[in-house]
Amino acid sequence: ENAYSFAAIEAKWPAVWDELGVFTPADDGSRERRYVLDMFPYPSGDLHMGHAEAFAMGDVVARYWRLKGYDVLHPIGWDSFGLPAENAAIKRNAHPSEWTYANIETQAASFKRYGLSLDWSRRLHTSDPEYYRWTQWLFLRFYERGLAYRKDHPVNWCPKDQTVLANEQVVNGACERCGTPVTKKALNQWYFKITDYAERLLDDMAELEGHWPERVLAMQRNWIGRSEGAHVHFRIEAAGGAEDAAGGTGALPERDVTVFTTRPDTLYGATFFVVAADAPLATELVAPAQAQELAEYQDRVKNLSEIERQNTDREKTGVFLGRYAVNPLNGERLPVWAADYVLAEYGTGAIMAVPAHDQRDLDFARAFGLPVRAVLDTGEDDPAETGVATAGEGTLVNSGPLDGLSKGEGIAKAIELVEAAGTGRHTVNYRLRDWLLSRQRFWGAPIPIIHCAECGEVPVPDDQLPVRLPDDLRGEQLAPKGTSPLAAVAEWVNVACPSCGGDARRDTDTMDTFVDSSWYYLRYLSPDYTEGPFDPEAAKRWMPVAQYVGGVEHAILHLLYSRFFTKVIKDLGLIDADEPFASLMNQGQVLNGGKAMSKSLGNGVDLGEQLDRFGVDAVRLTMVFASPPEDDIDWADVSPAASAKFLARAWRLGRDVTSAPGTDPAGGDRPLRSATHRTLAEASELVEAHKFNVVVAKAMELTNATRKVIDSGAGGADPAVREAVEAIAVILSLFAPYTAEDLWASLGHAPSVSNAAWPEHDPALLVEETVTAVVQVAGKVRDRLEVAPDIGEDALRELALASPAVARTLDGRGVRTVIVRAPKLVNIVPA
Ligand code: ANZ
Ligand code: ZN
Repeated sequence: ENAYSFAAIEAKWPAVWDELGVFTPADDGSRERRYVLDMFPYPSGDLHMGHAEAFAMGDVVARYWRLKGYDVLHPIGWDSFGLPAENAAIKRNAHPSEWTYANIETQAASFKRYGLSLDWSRRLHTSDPEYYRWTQWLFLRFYERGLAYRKDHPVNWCPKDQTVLANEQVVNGACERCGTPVTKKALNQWYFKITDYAERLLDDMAELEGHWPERVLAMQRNWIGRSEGAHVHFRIEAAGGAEDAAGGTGALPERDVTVFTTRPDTLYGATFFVVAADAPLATELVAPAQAQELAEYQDRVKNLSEIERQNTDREKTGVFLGRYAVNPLNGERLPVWAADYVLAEYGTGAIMAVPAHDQRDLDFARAFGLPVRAVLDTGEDDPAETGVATAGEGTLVNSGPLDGLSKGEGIAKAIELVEAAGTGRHTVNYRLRDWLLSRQRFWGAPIPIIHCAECGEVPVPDDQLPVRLPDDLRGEQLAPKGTSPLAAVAEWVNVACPSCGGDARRDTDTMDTFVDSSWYYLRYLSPDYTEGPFDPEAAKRWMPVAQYVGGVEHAILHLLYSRFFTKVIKDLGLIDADEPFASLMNQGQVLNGGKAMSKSLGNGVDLGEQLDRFGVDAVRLTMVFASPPEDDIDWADVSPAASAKFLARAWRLGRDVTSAPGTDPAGGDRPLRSATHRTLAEASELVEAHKFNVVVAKAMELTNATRKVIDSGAGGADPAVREAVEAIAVILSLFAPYTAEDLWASLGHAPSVSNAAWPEHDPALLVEETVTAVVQVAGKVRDRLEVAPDIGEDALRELALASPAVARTLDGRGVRTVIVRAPKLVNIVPA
């Protein structure tokens, strides 16, 4: 057969790969291990162009390392719990598992067609009871360590969808999905105490430096948000029995309120005090005369999102609470305000306001006519006049014992003073919040806790795991009601207390799907293990993941949660690794016409249709060739048809090789050998630097050079041609596995090209050969030139006449004749 048919080769090879088990690691210690992991897919419909890109990139790495002699683990599975399955089930009067597992089968078939070098024997689905049994088991280990706990928490609540909303899902105070005004609702929710790990999550990022994209590290750092400063306690004076509007006396006792500040050096510049308007503290502090005004203000604040509240351009609003705070350093009385620019959930929810040196405080001071006092002389103009707070370095003034100190010295001294007086202490504050993990929905891992009136919270004993989801709920029974649909299933909910045997109820919440995906990389190591979530021995052998590949949309939560899980699991003594993912690659997006593909724009490109038209290899090659992995690809700018043409050209080379396998390439066409070895050397470096697109370009150049040699000279019998085509097959196998496999077979080799070692390049062949040409003037040697062995007479004559040494010797004399014997000798006879 001499025509390239992608359909024929796509039909031919998968069975061979399966039979040979080429993509299953030996795991016998004979070779160094490397774990390559793609972020596992969510089973919504079939695979799309984004999957095609990400998985093409991950496969380059897996295949390259396999060729380089590593024992490579490259597994696949599904993140198969979650809301879309539940919504689909409600709509179709079905169980979420039907939609989920049907989609998984569709995606699995597409993955197989896509020719990825995956080990299918480790396949997992997080919605399988064998998987979520261990999610529940891990939850219980967290629970035992006090790392899973419940607390009441006001959550954003959509009254129409009957669901909790994340801050990002609240737009202008309304539900992002249905536009209904969002309210707050106090719910008893489960949390993971990730804040206990804030410091380690931050410190261990040093290990990831240089191996993770810098922007991802920056986003994680920012999310954790470490701030060093002080807690300072302010005494709030008693509000003596003034009559309130209703005629009662509102005697309020004195009490302490702590603020968090990163700038204790500015304590003498504090001119007022602010508490978060929506914190219980505001309601507790307010004097009776101001209570009504505060309540009205709180109503307005409730409808703002956190993002709006942090917008510094907003007009400052607030309410005076009729109380005074006493500055512990100088005894000054500061009016206490409630305002929405102070967040209830950050620091202590209360601040000392230093308008001269904090812009938000200054804006507030100017809005309400509060005093501004500069205490750090930075040489800039007075903030009270300019309206611009000064934040630079300088010398402290108006600050009693701190006068004359620099900012840094002042911070240290102020902390010393408050610590000595017992009115404060040095502290580190984190922006990171605990992880709210409970969901009032059905399609997730049930929380394995039983509530007993006598015993309180009782963990489900390990030997009763998994707590299975009922499999007979369908359609409307799954619709959100404010509590989990599980709450309505009496025979599921009502159980005997494992501790006292009395009547008790199961917890009806399920876990956030981020819990499932925080440990799946460990389950792959021993997917059938029954003694625990994974075999600790297997984890010792394979962890950490050497290369993780996925989208930047997971830069914060998924990666942070996985890092947290790894650390807790290490503390449980089950693994040695501190970090799950040693190296991270974020692929770009696939756009169409410069825009993300979307239904509303109608610019979607169907992956299956592309594969039908151009073949798997052409699509994969196009993905890899279009740009470096981390850049976006505009599908409107690329040409899978051109990729297909190139693949056919490369494939045809194999038909033209006439030398036998194992022929010694020495003596073959020297420039072609040089090109082959240079390509191999460069391709290694380029793959390791993740410049996959350039590797494709190099393979194309080598293909062209090989074709030229075949079409001239010794043709396909030249042993340098075989050497070149074998190199092309190996390199192509990184991104065009079908074509490469077929090409490899046409060269007379047994499958699979994935078992071929990456050919060693010969450093001696990297340099092009040159010869030395001697240049004489009147019979005397005046210069030596390094030239190509096949240099022409005219070119050599020109080079010789251009030699500075020759010009010096001639010293202005003309030339009578030039005798050229290329490539070795030039003799110049002067006039
Ligand atoms: C006095 C001060 C003076 C401050 C000054 C800053 C500059 P980061 O760095 O982000 O941690 N703050 C504390 N808790 C707050 C809350 N719940 N809502 C809004 N603002 C809050 O910010 C720490 C600073 O933010 C703290 O230091 C506090 O203002 C303010 F010249 O205290 B500072
Ligand atoms: Zn009990």
